[in-house]
Amino acid sequence: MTIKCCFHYGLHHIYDEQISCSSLVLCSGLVDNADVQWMMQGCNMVKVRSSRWQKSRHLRLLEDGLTVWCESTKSSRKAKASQTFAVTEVECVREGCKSEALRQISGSVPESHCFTVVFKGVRKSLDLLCPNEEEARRWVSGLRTLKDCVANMSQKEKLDQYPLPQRADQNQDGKMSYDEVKRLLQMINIDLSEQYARNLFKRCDRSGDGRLDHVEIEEFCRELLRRPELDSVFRHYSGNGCVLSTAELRDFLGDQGEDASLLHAKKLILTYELNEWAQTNQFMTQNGFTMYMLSLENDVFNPEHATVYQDMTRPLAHYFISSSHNTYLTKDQVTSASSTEPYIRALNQGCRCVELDCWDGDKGEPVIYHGHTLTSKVPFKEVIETIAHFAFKASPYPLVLSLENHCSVEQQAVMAKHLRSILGNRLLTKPLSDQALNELPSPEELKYRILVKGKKHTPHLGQLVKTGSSASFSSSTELEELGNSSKNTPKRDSTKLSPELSELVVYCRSVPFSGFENTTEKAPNDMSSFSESDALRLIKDSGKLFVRHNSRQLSRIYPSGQRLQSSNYDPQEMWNGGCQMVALNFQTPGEQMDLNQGRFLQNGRCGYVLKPSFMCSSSSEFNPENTGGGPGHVPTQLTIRIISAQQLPKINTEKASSIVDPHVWVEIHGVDIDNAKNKTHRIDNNGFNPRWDCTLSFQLQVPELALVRFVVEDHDHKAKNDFVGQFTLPFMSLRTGYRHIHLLKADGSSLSPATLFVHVKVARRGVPIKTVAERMAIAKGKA
Ligand SMILES: *[C@@H]1O[C@H](CO)[C@@H](O)[C@H](O)[C@H]1NC(C)=O
Ligand SMILES: *[C@@H]1O[C@H](CO)[C@@H](O)[C@H](O)[C@H]1NC(C)=O
Ligand SMILES: *[C@@H]1O[C@H](CO)[C@@H](O)[C@H](O)[C@H]1NC(C)=O
Ligand SMILES: *[C@@H]1O[C@H](CO)[C@@H](O)[C@H](O)[C@H]1NC(C)=O
Ligand SMILES: [Ca+2]
Repeated sequence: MTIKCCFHYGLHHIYDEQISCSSLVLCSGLVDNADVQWMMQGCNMVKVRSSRWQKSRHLRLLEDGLTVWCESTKSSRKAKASQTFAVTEVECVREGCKSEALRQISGSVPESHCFTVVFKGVRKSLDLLCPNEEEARRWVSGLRTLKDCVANMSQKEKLDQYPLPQRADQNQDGKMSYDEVKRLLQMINIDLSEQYARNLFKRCDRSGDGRLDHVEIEEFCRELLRRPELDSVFRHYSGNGCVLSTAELRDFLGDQGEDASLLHAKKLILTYELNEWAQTNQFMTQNGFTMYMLSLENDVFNPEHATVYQDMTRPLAHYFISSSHNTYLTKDQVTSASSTEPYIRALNQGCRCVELDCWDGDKGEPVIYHGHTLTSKVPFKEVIETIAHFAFKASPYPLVLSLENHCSVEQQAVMAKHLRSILGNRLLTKPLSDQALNELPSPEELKYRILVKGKKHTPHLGQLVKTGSSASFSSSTELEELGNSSKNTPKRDSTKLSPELSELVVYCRSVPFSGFENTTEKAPNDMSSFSESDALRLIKDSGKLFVRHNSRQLSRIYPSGQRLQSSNYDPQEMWNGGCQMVALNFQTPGEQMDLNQGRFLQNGRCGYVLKPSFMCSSSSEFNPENTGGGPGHVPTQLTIRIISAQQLPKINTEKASSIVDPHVWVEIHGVDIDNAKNKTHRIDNNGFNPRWDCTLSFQLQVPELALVRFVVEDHDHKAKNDFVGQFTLPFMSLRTGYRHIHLLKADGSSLSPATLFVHVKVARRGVPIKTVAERMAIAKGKA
């Protein structure tokens, strides 16, 4: 048995099961599923790109249960190869006319005949029109079932629930093609990079027939999964060097700062061990160990923070709130298209404050675009319909609509009418209670509610629109956002406020900032907007007062109007000052959006993250500029060993060499004194399994505000280094021990299978702190 168990045959076991059928039916448990069978029959649909571009296509699910053929029905055989997509590439399926293209034709076809397939990463969505409602319903439901099923197919346990069909091997030769091997591996949750896997496949295919036999497959898998650095961790804990007993695995878990119980160890063996013999005897083989180490369960990000774990019953002002600026723009502020799509993307990312820049449109219908520029226009009504549909898909907590209102009184009334009729009782139109407001309500109390942020008539201005001076407002604070130059209209372009719209503003009333005097007398539902430069000045000059102000009052920060390319400012500086709505251009990838994604990664990505307690009191002594201690200061040592990386892609393929020369940055983003970065040395020409074993150390003063960002770059001797991938997370959610970091692309989507392998150590006054819970207790002064 010992010899066998050292023979990496966990995969071999799967392979034996699979080899009996050359077409792998991934989710064979679904063979009887009516929708899946329906999809296998195929269907003629219309692929829609716009109202003008519509082409007939035949779609069919292949027997592998994974691949959808999408072929042109008319063209001759010589036409372009048909397209396919794999269920694994599908991000989500949206029924009805939710896309730009389908909305263009929604007047002329029944909405229930349409659906959209949205892909992960950059691949364009596929918009389809079916001949009837049943066809659309079955495809939507079938695709979702298959997608779920694939997501569930990652472990042996699950595999056993889906016995493979006993169909004959079509070629009877017991060999597997590249695609079959790839799917086999995907099924057990091993993703592989095309770039490396194809080369490796060729190397292993000694017969050169494009198919691997039994022995060749084993070699392929062994090479693909070869991880000497992981093996040495394994051997360190394994008494016989071949397997880990439950007790040995428990010791390892203890050193990782995790539940060090035999029960936990046994559970991991059941979940991750592929080898039946080992599983039965409660051992973990090297393969099982690799599978576990690469799984999300062993991710550097604490999985307990992946759900809503914070107190959601505090006033809104005590949370950082994920916020988007100019949400309607797809790119720059001058010429790009306005669209409803960015709202869907932002909302799906958990964004809880979106912006609507409203102007008078034709036929009495207000429109949204960047005023006085060439950006295209999108009807206000459509945006609200989109918001109504997607508002609470990613998070149940309240959504704020930041209205930048440039409309006439008449069209404001139309806006109010649309808001009421489309959003219905989700729209908050009056306070939750009749009592005087001492503090803002909590996200919990406002669950599933939509709040309008805008100007509101103050009671003493009373008599509504009459004299223009008393009851009108000047939108100057908002116009400043556009800078001096890009705006033709003078700043005094005052607009009257319609009573209907004013009425909808309840907890987020925009008022000009009136200084830090008499903070505790201000109405909690008054909030102000600050340009990035104004906010920075306040943080530098009166940081403590700003923090106190923000413990009661909401503040929204927006990018300077000079950022015509929709670039972003550093949100961390604003969070340091306790500002809640730090609005960024979500459409612009880069370091700032990485920080935003990292900040809101925790608490179930619900878009609300509780500020550290030392920032939540109106008598707070916290000052982000302090260097010599004070509240929030818990000097902490962070030591990170960057061990290795796996399957890093070449991003810039135009360059001569197609292999990366990677180095890794570790950056700390927090209060000023904590900001730091350092990098590993460079490894030339190896993206498949570069190894650094490089240790980087950081001293943190205010750990509760800090984010840690890992960035992989491809060194370039001549030009700027190329970004390869990154991952950002709150320091308080960073787990210690040996961890994998699953890297993300610049747009925030997965760069799978690229990973970093690291070892993390946290210490206070030289004493190691192993668990995240301990770290949080220390931060709260309880340890
Ligand atoms: C996949 O797993 C989820 C949760 O574990 C479950 O709700 C769902 O029914 C599963 N789907 C399939 C197709 O097995
Ligand atoms: C506006 O113009 C003035 C004078 O030309 C200049 O000093 C100021 O910096 C400008 N402000 C902005 C936001 O561009
Ligand atoms: C602050 O309160 C004091 C006393 O209540 C009052 O005299 C003063 O005018 C207030 N200041 C502002 C700016 O409202
Ligand atoms: C960066 O890390 C290297 C290697 O550990 C170390 O020698 C160097 O002092 C560090 N630099 C800074 C600025 O911390
Ligand atoms: Ca072969």
